[in-house]
Amino acid sequence: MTSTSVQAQDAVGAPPEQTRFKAQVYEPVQHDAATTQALARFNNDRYAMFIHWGIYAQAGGVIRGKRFYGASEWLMQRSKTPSAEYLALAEEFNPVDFDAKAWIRTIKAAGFRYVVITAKHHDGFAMFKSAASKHNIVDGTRFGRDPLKELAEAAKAEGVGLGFYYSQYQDWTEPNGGGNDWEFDPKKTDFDSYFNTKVVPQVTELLTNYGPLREIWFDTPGPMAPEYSKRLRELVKKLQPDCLLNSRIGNGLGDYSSPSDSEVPPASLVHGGDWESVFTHNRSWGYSAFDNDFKSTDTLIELLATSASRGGNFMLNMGPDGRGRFPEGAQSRLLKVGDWLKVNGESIYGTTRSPLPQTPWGVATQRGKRLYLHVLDRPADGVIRVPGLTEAVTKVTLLAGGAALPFKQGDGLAITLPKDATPSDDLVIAVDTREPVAARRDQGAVLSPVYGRQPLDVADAVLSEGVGLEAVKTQLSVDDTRKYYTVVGLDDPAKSIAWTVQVERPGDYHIDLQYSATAAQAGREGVVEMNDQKRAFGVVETGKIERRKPVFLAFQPVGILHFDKPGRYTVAIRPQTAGQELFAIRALYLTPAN
Ligand code: FHN
Repeated sequence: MTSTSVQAQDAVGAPPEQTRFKAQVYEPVQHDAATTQALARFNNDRYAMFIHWGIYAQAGGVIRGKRFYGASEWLMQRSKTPSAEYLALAEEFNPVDFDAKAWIRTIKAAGFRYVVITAKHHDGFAMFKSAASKHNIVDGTRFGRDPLKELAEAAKAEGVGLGFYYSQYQDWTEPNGGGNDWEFDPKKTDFDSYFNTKVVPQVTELLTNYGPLREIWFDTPGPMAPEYSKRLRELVKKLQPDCLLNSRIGNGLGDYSSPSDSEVPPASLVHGGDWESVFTHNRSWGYSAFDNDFKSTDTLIELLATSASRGGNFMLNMGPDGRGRFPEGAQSRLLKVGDWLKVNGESIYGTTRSPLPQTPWGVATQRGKRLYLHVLDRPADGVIRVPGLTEAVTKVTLLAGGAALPFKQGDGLAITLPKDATPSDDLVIAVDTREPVAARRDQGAVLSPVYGRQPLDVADAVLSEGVGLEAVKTQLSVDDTRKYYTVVGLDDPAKSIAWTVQVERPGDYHIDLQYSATAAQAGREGVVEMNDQKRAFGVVETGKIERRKPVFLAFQPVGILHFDKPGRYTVAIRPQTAGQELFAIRALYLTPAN
Protein backbone atom coordinates (compact mmCIF):
# COMPACT_ATOMS: atom_id res chain seq x y z
CA MET A 1 0.00 0.00 0.00
CA THR A 2 1.56 3.27 -1.00
CA SER A 3 2.00 5.92 1.60
CA THR A 4 -0.65 8.55 1.49
CA SER A 5 -0.31 12.17 0.64
CA VAL A 6 -1.01 15.24 2.69
CA GLN A 7 -4.42 15.99 4.04
CA ALA A 8 -6.53 18.50 2.18
CA GLN A 9 -7.81 21.12 4.55
CA ASP A 10 -11.04 21.22 2.62
CA ALA A 11 -13.75 22.84 4.65
CA VAL A 12 -16.62 20.82 3.24
CA GLY A 13 -18.11 18.66 5.93
CA ALA A 14 -16.88 20.96 8.67
CA PRO A 15 -19.56 22.47 10.95
CA PRO A 16 -21.02 25.50 9.11
CA GLU A 17 -19.98 27.90 11.86
CA GLN A 18 -16.35 26.73 11.83
CA THR A 19 -14.06 29.41 10.39
CA ARG A 20 -10.59 28.33 11.51
CA PHE A 21 -8.70 25.38 10.02
CA LYS A 22 -5.25 23.94 10.47
CA ALA A 23 -2.92 25.45 7.87
CA GLN A 24 -1.87 22.86 5.30
CA VAL A 25 1.86 22.26 4.87
CA TYR A 26 3.07 20.65 1.65
CA GLU A 27 5.73 17.98 2.15
CA PRO A 28 7.34 15.41 -0.16
CA VAL A 29 5.61 12.01 0.05
CA GLN A 30 6.89 8.57 -1.02
CA HIS A 31 4.79 6.82 -3.70
CA ASP A 32 4.89 3.57 -5.65
CA ALA A 33 6.71 3.49 -9.00
CA ALA A 34 3.65 4.05 -11.20
CA THR A 35 2.47 7.04 -9.16
CA THR A 36 5.97 8.50 -8.97
CA GLN A 37 6.25 8.34 -12.74
CA ALA A 38 2.80 9.85 -13.20
CA LEU A 39 3.68 12.68 -10.81
CA ALA A 40 6.84 13.42 -12.79
CA ARG A 41 4.67 13.97 -15.87
CA PHE A 42 2.14 15.93 -13.78
CA ASN A 43 4.90 18.29 -12.58
CA ASN A 44 6.25 18.66 -16.06
CA ASP A 45 2.85 19.79 -17.32
CA ARG A 46 2.30 22.67 -14.85
CA TYR A 47 -0.84 24.02 -16.63
CA ALA A 48 -4.29 22.49 -17.10
CA MET A 49 -7.84 23.43 -17.97
CA PHE A 50 -10.63 22.54 -15.55
CA ILE A 51 -14.06 22.22 -17.22
CA HIS A 52 -17.32 22.40 -15.27
CA TRP A 53 -20.07 21.37 -17.65
CA GLY A 54 -23.47 19.90 -16.80
CA ILE A 55 -27.18 20.56 -17.16
CA TYR A 56 -26.66 23.52 -14.82
CA ALA A 57 -25.09 25.21 -17.89
CA GLN A 58 -28.57 25.24 -19.38
CA ALA A 59 -29.78 27.37 -16.47
CA GLY A 60 -26.68 29.62 -16.33
CA GLY A 61 -27.40 30.55 -12.73
CA VAL A 62 -31.07 31.42 -13.24
CA ILE A 63 -34.05 29.32 -12.12
CA ARG A 64 -37.73 30.28 -11.79
CA GLY A 65 -36.71 33.71 -13.05
CA LYS A 66 -34.36 34.31 -10.12
CA ARG A 67 -30.59 34.83 -10.39
CA PHE A 68 -28.24 33.05 -8.06
CA TYR A 69 -24.84 34.73 -7.87
CA GLY A 70 -21.50 32.95 -7.45
CA ALA A 71 -21.07 29.29 -8.35
CA SER A 72 -23.84 28.50 -10.85
CA GLU A 73 -23.28 24.73 -10.55
CA TRP A 74 -24.71 25.07 -7.03
CA LEU A 75 -28.00 26.42 -8.40
CA MET A 76 -30.07 23.42 -7.33
CA GLN A 77 -28.82 23.61 -3.76
CA ARG A 78 -28.95 27.41 -3.47
CA SER A 79 -32.50 27.51 -4.86
CA LYS A 80 -33.55 24.38 -2.91
CA THR A 81 -35.04 23.02 -6.14
CA PRO A 82 -36.62 19.56 -5.93
CA SER A 83 -34.90 16.86 -8.02
CA ALA A 84 -37.76 16.39 -10.49
CA GLU A 85 -37.88 20.10 -11.32
CA TYR A 86 -34.10 20.34 -11.59
CA LEU A 87 -33.74 17.23 -13.77
CA ALA A 88 -36.24 18.76 -16.19
CA LEU A 89 -33.30 20.92 -17.31
CA ALA A 90 -32.01 17.77 -19.01
CA GLU A 91 -34.99 17.84 -21.35
CA GLU A 92 -33.94 21.31 -22.59
CA PHE A 93 -30.20 20.58 -22.59
CA ASN A 94 -29.04 20.02 -26.18
CA PRO A 95 -25.47 21.34 -26.74
CA VAL A 96 -25.65 21.37 -30.53
CA ASP A 97 -22.49 23.51 -30.78
CA PHE A 98 -20.37 21.06 -28.80
CA ASP A 99 -17.30 20.15 -30.86
CA ALA A 100 -14.71 18.11 -28.97
CA LYS A 101 -12.04 18.66 -31.61
CA ALA A 102 -12.55 22.43 -31.48
CA TRP A 103 -12.36 22.36 -27.67
CA ILE A 104 -9.09 20.44 -27.81
CA ARG A 105 -7.69 22.77 -30.49
CA THR A 106 -8.43 25.74 -28.21
CA ILE A 107 -7.02 23.92 -25.17
CA LYS A 108 -3.81 23.18 -27.03
CA ALA A 109 -3.47 26.68 -28.51
CA ALA A 110 -3.94 28.10 -25.01
CA GLY A 111 -0.95 26.08 -23.78
CA PHE A 112 -2.79 23.67 -21.48
CA ARG A 113 -1.12 20.27 -21.18
CA TYR A 114 -4.10 18.38 -19.75
CA VAL A 115 -7.81 18.90 -19.17
CA VAL A 116 -10.05 17.69 -16.29
CA ILE A 117 -13.80 17.75 -16.98
CA THR A 118 -16.76 17.12 -14.68
CA ALA A 119 -18.10 13.64 -15.31
CA LYS A 120 -20.62 13.96 -12.46
CA HIS A 121 -20.96 17.00 -10.24
CA HIS A 122 -22.97 17.34 -7.04
CA ASP A 123 -26.26 17.39 -8.99
CA GLY A 124 -25.78 13.70 -9.79
CA PHE A 125 -26.28 14.09 -13.55
CA ALA A 126 -23.69 12.10 -15.52
CA MET A 127 -22.14 13.79 -18.55
CA PHE A 128 -21.30 10.36 -19.94
CA LYS A 129 -23.11 7.13 -20.86
CA SER A 130 -23.76 5.29 -17.61
CA ALA A 131 -25.58 2.03 -16.93
CA ALA A 132 -25.73 3.00 -13.25
CA SER A 133 -28.23 5.84 -13.66
CA LYS A 134 -30.65 6.97 -16.34
CA HIS A 135 -29.81 10.55 -15.43
CA ASN A 136 -27.04 10.78 -17.98
CA ILE A 137 -26.46 12.84 -21.11
CA VAL A 138 -26.86 9.91 -23.53
CA ASP A 139 -30.10 8.45 -22.17
CA GLY A 140 -31.51 11.57 -20.55
CA THR A 141 -31.20 14.35 -23.16
CA ARG A 142 -32.07 15.02 -26.79
CA PHE A 143 -28.36 15.36 -27.41
CA GLY A 144 -27.95 11.59 -27.06
CA ARG A 145 -24.14 11.60 -27.49
CA ASP A 146 -21.32 10.95 -25.02
CA PRO A 147 -19.19 14.15 -24.97
CA LEU A 148 -16.57 12.57 -22.71
CA LYS A 149 -16.02 9.83 -25.26
CA GLU A 150 -15.62 12.41 -28.04
CA LEU A 151 -13.34 14.53 -25.87
CA ALA A 152 -11.21 11.50 -24.96
CA GLU A 153 -10.72 10.68 -28.64
CA ALA A 154 -9.88 14.29 -29.57
CA ALA A 155 -7.50 14.69 -26.63
CA LYS A 156 -5.70 11.46 -27.48
CA ALA A 157 -5.31 12.52 -31.11
CA GLU A 158 -3.69 15.81 -30.04
CA GLY A 159 -1.58 14.48 -27.15
CA VAL A 160 -3.54 16.40 -24.51
CA GLY A 161 -3.90 14.63 -21.15
CA LEU A 162 -7.40 13.87 -19.86
CA GLY A 163 -8.83 13.57 -16.36
CA PHE A 164 -12.33 13.41 -14.89
CA TYR A 165 -13.86 15.25 -11.96
CA TYR A 166 -16.20 13.08 -9.87
CA SER A 167 -18.28 14.16 -6.85
CA GLN A 168 -18.11 11.02 -4.77
CA TYR A 169 -20.16 12.10 -1.75
CA GLN A 170 -22.58 14.86 -2.73
CA ASP A 171 -25.39 13.81 -5.07
CA TRP A 172 -28.43 16.02 -4.76
CA THR A 173 -30.78 14.02 -7.02
CA GLU A 174 -30.21 10.74 -5.18
CA PRO A 175 -32.10 10.08 -1.90
CA ASN A 176 -29.07 8.13 -0.61
CA GLY A 177 -26.46 10.57 -1.86
CA GLY A 178 -25.04 13.36 0.30
CA GLY A 179 -25.98 17.01 0.48
CA ASN A 180 -29.71 17.30 -0.31
CA ASP A 181 -31.34 18.10 3.01
CA TRP A 182 -34.13 20.12 1.46
CA GLU A 183 -35.80 17.09 -0.10
CA PHE A 184 -34.45 14.00 1.69
CA ASP A 185 -34.08 13.20 5.38
CA PRO A 186 -30.32 12.91 6.06
CA LYS A 187 -31.11 10.48 8.89
CA LYS A 188 -32.66 8.08 6.37
CA THR A 189 -29.79 8.28 3.85
CA ASP A 190 -28.21 4.92 3.04
CA PHE A 191 -24.87 6.19 1.73
CA ASP A 192 -23.44 2.67 1.52
CA SER A 193 -26.15 1.72 -0.95
CA TYR A 194 -25.53 4.87 -2.99
CA PHE A 195 -21.78 4.25 -2.98
CA ASN A 196 -22.15 0.63 -4.13
CA THR A 197 -24.86 1.17 -6.75
CA LYS A 198 -23.73 4.47 -8.28
CA VAL A 199 -20.25 5.65 -7.29
CA VAL A 200 -18.38 2.37 -7.76
CA PRO A 201 -20.07 1.47 -11.07
CA GLN A 202 -19.63 4.97 -12.50
CA VAL A 203 -15.98 5.37 -11.45
CA THR A 204 -15.42 1.92 -12.99
CA GLU A 205 -17.09 3.06 -16.24
CA LEU A 206 -14.89 6.18 -16.33
CA LEU A 207 -11.70 4.18 -15.81
CA THR A 208 -12.71 1.49 -18.32
CA ASN A 209 -14.40 3.22 -21.26
CA TYR A 210 -12.36 6.36 -21.95
CA GLY A 211 -8.75 5.27 -22.22
CA PRO A 212 -5.81 6.24 -20.00
CA LEU A 213 -6.65 9.00 -17.53
CA ARG A 214 -4.21 11.44 -15.94
CA GLU A 215 -6.27 11.88 -12.80
CA ILE A 216 -9.62 11.40 -11.13
CA TRP A 217 -10.40 14.68 -9.42
CA PHE A 218 -12.63 13.79 -6.48
CA ASP A 219 -14.33 16.60 -4.59
CA THR A 220 -16.00 17.50 -1.28
CA PRO A 221 -15.54 14.23 0.59
CA GLY A 222 -17.42 15.79 3.53
CA PRO A 223 -18.14 13.25 6.29
CA MET A 224 -17.47 10.24 4.04
CA ALA A 225 -15.87 7.48 6.11
CA PRO A 226 -12.23 6.46 5.42
CA GLU A 227 -13.28 3.02 4.15
CA TYR A 228 -14.96 4.66 1.16
CA SER A 229 -11.91 6.74 0.26
CA LYS A 230 -9.83 3.58 0.62
CA ARG A 231 -12.12 1.56 -1.64
CA LEU A 232 -12.08 4.34 -4.24
CA ARG A 233 -8.28 4.52 -4.15
CA GLU A 234 -7.97 0.75 -4.56
CA LEU A 235 -10.51 0.74 -7.39
CA VAL A 236 -8.71 3.47 -9.34
CA LYS A 237 -5.24 2.00 -8.82
CA LYS A 238 -6.46 -1.48 -9.80
CA LEU A 239 -7.95 -0.27 -13.08
CA GLN A 240 -5.29 2.35 -13.94
CA PRO A 241 -2.22 2.27 -11.60
CA ASP A 242 -0.82 5.51 -12.98
CA CYS A 243 -4.07 7.48 -12.73
CA LEU A 244 -3.47 10.13 -10.06
CA LEU A 245 -5.84 10.93 -7.22
CA ASN A 246 -6.18 14.39 -5.71
CA SER A 247 -6.42 14.92 -1.97
CA ARG A 248 -10.16 15.58 -2.08
CA ILE A 249 -10.66 11.81 -2.33
CA GLY A 250 -10.66 12.39 1.41
CA ASN A 251 -9.04 10.84 4.47
CA GLY A 252 -5.48 11.57 3.36
CA LEU A 253 -5.57 9.09 0.47
CA GLY A 254 -4.66 11.32 -2.43
CA ASP A 255 -1.45 11.26 -4.48
CA TYR A 256 -1.21 15.04 -4.63
CA SER A 257 -2.84 18.02 -2.93
CA SER A 258 -5.68 20.22 -4.07
CA PRO A 259 -5.36 23.43 -2.05
CA SER A 260 -8.55 25.34 -1.26
CA ASP A 261 -10.27 26.89 -4.26
CA SER A 262 -8.60 30.02 -5.60
CA GLU A 263 -5.47 29.59 -3.52
CA VAL A 264 -1.82 29.36 -4.48
CA PRO A 265 -0.19 28.03 -1.30
CA PRO A 266 2.20 30.50 0.39
CA ALA A 267 5.81 29.70 -0.53
CA SER A 268 6.77 29.17 3.11
CA LEU A 269 4.19 26.36 3.48
CA VAL A 270 5.55 24.48 0.48
CA HIS A 271 8.46 22.25 1.53
CA GLY A 272 8.04 20.06 -1.53
CA GLY A 273 5.31 17.65 -2.54
CA ASP A 274 2.88 17.81 -5.45
CA TRP A 275 -0.11 20.09 -5.74
CA GLU A 276 -2.45 21.71 -8.23
CA SER A 277 -4.16 25.03 -7.50
CA VAL A 278 -7.63 25.56 -9.02
CA PHE A 279 -9.15 28.90 -9.94
CA THR A 280 -12.32 30.06 -11.59
CA HIS A 281 -11.81 32.39 -14.53
CA ASN A 282 -14.78 34.59 -13.60
CA ARG A 283 -16.39 33.77 -10.24
CA SER A 284 -18.33 30.64 -11.12
CA TRP A 285 -17.19 27.15 -12.02
CA GLY A 286 -20.31 26.38 -14.05
CA TYR A 287 -21.49 28.65 -16.87
CA SER A 288 -23.09 31.86 -15.61
CA ALA A 289 -25.29 33.88 -17.95
CA PHE A 290 -24.43 37.12 -16.13
CA ASP A 291 -20.90 36.82 -14.74
CA ASN A 292 -18.43 38.00 -17.37
CA ASP A 293 -15.85 39.17 -14.85
CA PHE A 294 -13.03 37.15 -16.39
CA LYS A 295 -9.56 37.54 -14.90
CA SER A 296 -7.18 39.44 -17.19
CA THR A 297 -4.44 37.78 -19.22
CA ASP A 298 -1.83 39.40 -16.94
CA THR A 299 -3.56 37.97 -13.86
CA LEU A 300 -3.72 34.50 -15.40
CA ILE A 301 -0.02 34.61 -16.30
CA GLU A 302 0.83 35.81 -12.80
CA LEU A 303 -1.17 32.95 -11.23
CA LEU A 304 0.51 30.43 -13.54
CA ALA A 305 4.02 31.79 -12.89
CA THR A 306 3.44 32.04 -9.14
CA SER A 307 2.13 28.45 -8.96
CA ALA A 308 5.12 27.19 -10.94
CA SER A 309 7.52 29.28 -8.78
CA ARG A 310 6.23 27.37 -5.75
CA GLY A 311 6.52 23.98 -7.46
CA GLY A 312 2.86 23.42 -8.29
CA ASN A 313 0.38 23.21 -11.14
CA PHE A 314 -2.23 25.77 -12.07
CA MET A 315 -5.61 24.46 -13.25
CA LEU A 316 -7.84 27.21 -14.64
CA ASN A 317 -11.56 26.68 -15.04
CA MET A 318 -13.76 27.00 -18.11
CA GLY A 319 -17.57 26.88 -17.87
CA PRO A 320 -19.04 26.06 -21.31
CA ASP A 321 -22.62 27.23 -21.92
CA GLY A 322 -25.74 25.15 -22.59
CA ARG A 323 -24.92 24.95 -26.31
CA GLY A 324 -21.41 23.63 -25.66
CA ARG A 325 -19.52 26.87 -26.38
CA PHE A 326 -16.60 28.40 -24.48
CA PRO A 327 -17.63 31.92 -23.46
CA GLU A 328 -15.81 34.38 -25.72
CA GLY A 329 -14.55 36.53 -22.83
CA ALA A 330 -12.83 33.47 -21.36
CA GLN A 331 -11.53 31.97 -24.58
CA SER A 332 -9.93 35.18 -25.91
CA ARG A 333 -7.93 35.69 -22.72
CA LEU A 334 -6.81 32.07 -22.59
CA LEU A 335 -5.52 32.24 -26.15
CA LYS A 336 -3.43 35.30 -25.24
CA VAL A 337 -1.87 33.30 -22.39
CA GLY A 338 -1.17 30.64 -25.01
CA ASP A 339 0.64 33.23 -27.14
CA TRP A 340 2.72 34.21 -24.10
CA LEU A 341 3.55 30.54 -23.48
CA LYS A 342 4.68 30.06 -27.06
CA VAL A 343 7.49 32.54 -26.29
CA ASN A 344 8.03 31.92 -22.55
CA GLY A 345 6.79 28.36 -21.98
CA GLU A 346 10.25 27.01 -21.09
CA SER A 347 10.03 29.14 -17.92
CA ILE A 348 6.92 27.19 -16.86
CA TYR A 349 6.79 23.64 -18.26
CA GLY A 350 9.19 21.23 -16.59
CA THR A 351 10.55 23.79 -14.14
CA THR A 352 11.05 23.43 -10.41
CA ARG A 353 10.29 25.86 -7.61
CA SER A 354 12.22 29.03 -7.04
CA PRO A 355 15.39 28.92 -4.88
CA LEU A 356 14.94 32.64 -4.07
CA PRO A 357 13.21 34.39 -1.15
CA GLN A 358 10.27 36.72 -1.83
CA THR A 359 11.24 39.51 -4.24
CA PRO A 360 9.28 42.70 -5.00
CA TRP A 361 9.65 42.48 -8.78
CA GLY A 362 8.07 39.03 -9.23
CA VAL A 363 8.77 35.33 -8.94
CA ALA A 364 11.33 32.83 -10.25
CA THR A 365 11.36 29.28 -11.60
CA GLN A 366 14.35 27.04 -12.14
CA ARG A 367 15.61 24.37 -14.51
CA GLY A 368 19.09 23.15 -13.58
CA LYS A 369 21.64 25.89 -14.26
CA ARG A 370 19.03 28.27 -15.68
CA LEU A 371 16.99 30.56 -13.46
CA TYR A 372 13.91 32.27 -14.90
CA LEU A 373 12.97 35.65 -13.44
CA HIS A 374 9.30 36.49 -14.04
CA VAL A 375 9.14 40.27 -13.86
CA LEU A 376 5.55 41.02 -12.85
CA ASP A 377 6.19 44.51 -11.43
CA ARG A 378 8.55 46.69 -13.45
CA PRO A 379 11.06 48.62 -11.28
CA ALA A 380 10.99 52.39 -11.77
CA ASP A 381 14.74 52.42 -12.34
CA GLY A 382 14.65 49.52 -14.85
CA VAL A 383 17.05 47.39 -12.78
CA ILE A 384 16.14 43.89 -11.55
CA ARG A 385 18.12 42.98 -8.43
CA VAL A 386 18.67 39.56 -6.93
CA PRO A 387 20.61 40.12 -3.66
CA GLY A 388 22.91 37.33 -2.56
CA LEU A 389 23.06 35.57 -5.92
CA THR A 390 26.72 34.68 -5.94
CA GLU A 391 26.80 31.74 -8.35
CA ALA A 392 28.87 32.83 -11.37
CA VAL A 393 26.49 34.15 -14.04
CA THR A 394 27.52 33.33 -17.62
CA LYS A 395 24.63 34.84 -19.57
CA VAL A 396 21.46 36.87 -19.09
CA THR A 397 18.83 36.95 -21.86
CA LEU A 398 15.29 38.14 -22.39
CA LEU A 399 13.27 35.06 -23.42
CA ALA A 400 11.14 37.17 -25.75
CA GLY A 401 13.45 37.81 -28.68
CA GLY A 402 16.58 36.35 -27.03
CA ALA A 403 18.41 39.68 -26.57
CA ALA A 404 21.37 39.58 -24.15
CA LEU A 405 20.85 41.91 -21.19
CA PRO A 406 23.61 43.91 -19.45
CA PHE A 407 24.23 42.76 -15.85
CA LYS A 408 26.57 43.35 -12.93
CA GLN A 409 27.44 40.78 -10.28
CA GLY A 410 28.85 41.52 -6.81
CA ASP A 411 27.19 40.27 -3.64
CA GLY A 412 24.13 39.93 -5.84
CA LEU A 413 22.98 40.32 -9.41
CA ALA A 414 21.70 43.51 -11.07
CA ILE A 415 20.14 43.28 -14.54
CA THR A 416 19.22 46.29 -16.65
CA LEU A 417 15.98 45.89 -18.53
CA PRO A 418 15.73 47.22 -22.08
CA LYS A 419 14.02 50.59 -22.21
CA ASP A 420 11.59 49.39 -24.89
CA ALA A 421 10.57 46.19 -23.05
CA THR A 422 6.92 45.33 -23.77
CA PRO A 423 4.78 47.25 -21.28
CA SER A 424 2.56 44.41 -20.14
CA ASP A 425 2.51 40.70 -19.39
CA ASP A 426 5.18 38.86 -17.52
CA LEU A 427 8.65 39.65 -18.88
CA VAL A 428 10.88 36.58 -18.43
CA ILE A 429 14.64 36.84 -18.00
CA ALA A 430 16.81 33.72 -18.30
CA VAL A 431 19.89 33.76 -16.04
CA ASP A 432 22.49 31.08 -16.85
CA THR A 433 25.00 30.19 -14.12
CA ARG A 434 28.00 27.87 -13.87
CA GLU A 435 26.29 26.00 -11.03
CA PRO A 436 22.57 25.72 -10.27
CA VAL A 437 21.51 28.60 -7.99
CA ALA A 438 21.29 27.09 -4.50
CA ALA A 439 18.10 27.42 -2.41
CA ARG A 440 18.08 30.52 -0.16
CA ARG A 441 14.32 30.91 0.37
CA ASP A 442 14.55 31.74 4.06
CA GLN A 443 16.97 34.65 3.69
CA GLY A 444 14.14 37.10 4.08
CA ALA A 445 11.88 39.07 1.75
CA VAL A 446 13.77 41.58 -0.37
CA LEU A 447 12.68 45.16 0.36
CA SER A 448 13.36 47.86 -2.24
CA PRO A 449 12.42 51.54 -2.40
CA VAL A 450 11.86 51.33 -6.17
CA TYR A 451 8.63 49.45 -5.64
CA GLY A 452 5.44 50.42 -3.93
CA ARG A 453 3.73 48.67 -1.02
CA GLN A 454 5.33 45.32 -0.23
CA PRO A 455 3.42 42.63 1.74
CA LEU A 456 4.77 40.42 4.51
CA ASP A 457 2.16 37.63 4.71
CA VAL A 458 1.60 36.09 8.10
CA ALA A 459 2.09 32.66 6.47
CA ASP A 460 5.74 33.66 5.86
CA ALA A 461 6.39 34.84 9.41
CA VAL A 462 8.47 33.02 12.00
CA LEU A 463 6.13 32.28 14.92
CA SER A 464 7.38 32.12 18.48
CA GLU A 465 6.60 29.22 20.79
CA GLY A 466 2.88 29.04 21.50
CA VAL A 467 1.81 30.84 18.35
CA GLY A 468 0.27 28.78 15.53
CA LEU A 469 -0.75 29.41 11.92
CA GLU A 470 -4.36 28.86 10.91
CA ALA A 471 -6.43 29.30 7.77
CA VAL A 472 -9.51 31.50 8.09
CA LYS A 473 -12.29 30.18 5.86
CA THR A 474 -14.56 33.11 5.17
CA GLN A 475 -15.45 35.47 2.36
CA LEU A 476 -12.97 38.22 1.64
CA SER A 477 -15.60 39.96 -0.46
CA VAL A 478 -19.09 39.31 -1.82
CA ASP A 479 -18.08 36.46 -4.11
CA ASP A 480 -14.59 35.75 -2.99
CA THR A 481 -14.58 32.72 -0.73
CA ARG A 482 -10.81 32.53 -0.61
CA LYS A 483 -9.32 31.85 2.76
CA TYR A 484 -6.54 33.80 4.39
CA TYR A 485 -3.98 32.89 7.00
CA THR A 486 -3.74 34.26 10.49
CA VAL A 487 -2.17 33.29 13.79
CA VAL A 488 -3.57 31.88 16.98
CA GLY A 489 -2.01 32.37 20.43
CA LEU A 490 -0.54 35.86 20.00
CA ASP A 491 -1.70 36.89 23.48
CA ASP A 492 1.38 37.73 25.56
CA PRO A 493 4.39 40.10 25.30
CA ALA A 494 6.62 37.03 25.47
CA LYS A 495 5.22 35.87 22.12
CA SER A 496 5.75 37.39 18.69
CA ILE A 497 5.53 36.88 14.96
CA ALA A 498 8.53 38.08 12.96
CA TRP A 499 9.79 38.45 9.43
CA THR A 500 13.34 38.72 8.14
CA VAL A 501 13.72 41.35 5.45
CA GLN A 502 16.70 42.10 3.20
CA VAL A 503 16.94 45.87 2.69
CA GLU A 504 18.70 46.87 -0.52
CA ARG A 505 19.50 50.41 0.55
CA PRO A 506 18.92 52.76 3.53
CA GLY A 507 15.49 54.30 3.78
CA ASP A 508 12.21 54.76 5.60
CA TYR A 509 9.23 52.45 5.25
CA HIS A 510 5.68 53.10 6.32
CA ILE A 511 3.99 50.27 8.26
CA ASP A 512 0.36 49.19 7.74
CA LEU A 513 -1.31 46.22 9.42
CA GLN A 514 -4.14 44.23 7.78
CA TYR A 515 -6.27 42.33 10.28
CA SER A 516 -9.72 41.57 11.61
CA ALA A 517 -10.64 41.96 15.29
CA THR A 518 -13.71 41.20 17.38
CA ALA A 519 -15.26 43.46 20.00
CA ALA A 520 -13.36 41.57 22.70
CA GLN A 521 -10.05 42.41 20.99
CA ALA A 522 -10.86 46.09 20.44
CA GLY A 523 -8.52 48.27 22.44
CA ARG A 524 -5.80 45.66 22.80
CA GLU A 525 -2.38 47.18 22.21
CA GLY A 526 0.56 45.83 20.28
CA VAL A 527 3.92 47.01 19.01
CA VAL A 528 5.80 46.66 15.74
CA GLU A 529 9.49 46.52 16.55
CA MET A 530 12.74 46.45 14.65
CA ASN A 531 15.96 46.65 16.63
CA ASP A 532 15.45 49.62 19.02
CA GLN A 533 12.56 51.10 17.01
CA LYS A 534 9.14 50.36 18.54
CA ARG A 535 5.88 51.52 16.95
CA ALA A 536 2.84 51.07 19.21
CA PHE A 537 -0.68 50.56 17.92
CA GLY A 538 -4.19 50.02 19.25
CA VAL A 539 -6.51 47.37 17.78
CA VAL A 540 -9.89 48.48 16.40
CA GLU A 541 -12.95 46.26 16.15
CA THR A 542 -13.78 45.11 12.61
CA GLY A 543 -16.48 42.56 13.41
CA LYS A 544 -17.05 38.83 13.76
CA ILE A 545 -15.62 36.43 11.20
CA GLU A 546 -18.37 34.22 9.82
CA ARG A 547 -18.07 31.43 7.31
CA ARG A 548 -20.08 32.72 4.41
CA LYS A 549 -20.26 36.41 5.12
CA PRO A 550 -17.84 39.00 3.74
CA VAL A 551 -15.29 39.91 6.40
CA PHE A 552 -14.01 43.46 6.83
CA LEU A 553 -10.24 43.64 7.24
CA ALA A 554 -8.79 46.81 8.79
CA PHE A 555 -5.85 48.39 6.99
CA GLN A 556 -4.26 50.34 9.81
CA PRO A 557 -1.30 52.73 9.57
CA VAL A 558 1.14 52.30 12.46
CA GLY A 559 4.23 54.39 11.81
CA ILE A 560 7.60 54.48 10.05
CA LEU A 561 10.66 52.26 10.40
CA HIS A 562 14.08 53.57 9.43
CA PHE A 563 16.62 51.17 7.95
CA ASP A 564 19.98 52.91 8.18
CA LYS A 565 22.04 50.62 5.94
CA PRO A 566 21.59 47.74 3.50
CA GLY A 567 21.34 44.32 5.13
CA ARG A 568 19.09 41.89 6.94
CA TYR A 569 16.66 43.02 9.66
CA THR A 570 13.92 41.41 11.74
CA VAL A 571 10.52 43.11 11.93
CA ALA A 572 8.29 41.72 14.71
CA ILE A 573 4.81 42.20 16.17
CA ARG A 574 4.05 41.46 19.80
CA PRO A 575 1.23 42.28 22.27
CA GLN A 576 2.04 44.97 24.85
CA THR A 577 0.15 43.15 27.61
CA ALA A 578 -1.08 39.62 28.32
CA GLY A 579 -4.75 38.93 27.64
CA GLN A 580 -6.98 38.32 24.64
CA GLU A 581 -5.45 37.34 21.33
CA LEU A 582 -4.22 40.60 19.86
CA PHE A 583 -6.12 40.27 16.54
CA ALA A 584 -6.46 38.02 13.45
CA ILE A 585 -3.64 39.53 11.43
CA ARG A 586 -3.33 38.71 7.74
CA ALA A 587 -0.29 40.75 6.68
CA LEU A 588 2.09 43.59 7.54
CA TYR A 589 2.81 45.97 4.64
CA LEU A 590 5.92 48.09 4.20
CA THR A 591 5.79 51.02 1.79
CA PRO A 592 8.74 53.32 0.93
CA ALA A 593 8.13 56.53 2.91
CA ASN A 594 10.89 58.80 1.61
O1 FHN B 1 -18.55 22.44 -4.54
C1 FHN B 1 -17.53 22.36 -5.50
C2 FHN B 1 -17.63 23.45 -6.52
O2 FHN B 1 -18.86 23.40 -7.18
C3 FHN B 1 -16.49 23.31 -7.53
O3 FHN B 1 -16.60 22.06 -8.20
C4 FHN B 1 -15.17 23.39 -6.76
C5 FHN B 1 -13.98 23.22 -7.69
O4 FHN B 1 -12.81 23.14 -6.90
N1 FHN B 1 -15.12 22.30 -5.78
C6 FHN B 1 -16.17 22.38 -4.78
C7 FHN B 1 -15.99 23.59 -3.86
O5 FHN B 1 -14.68 23.59 -3.37
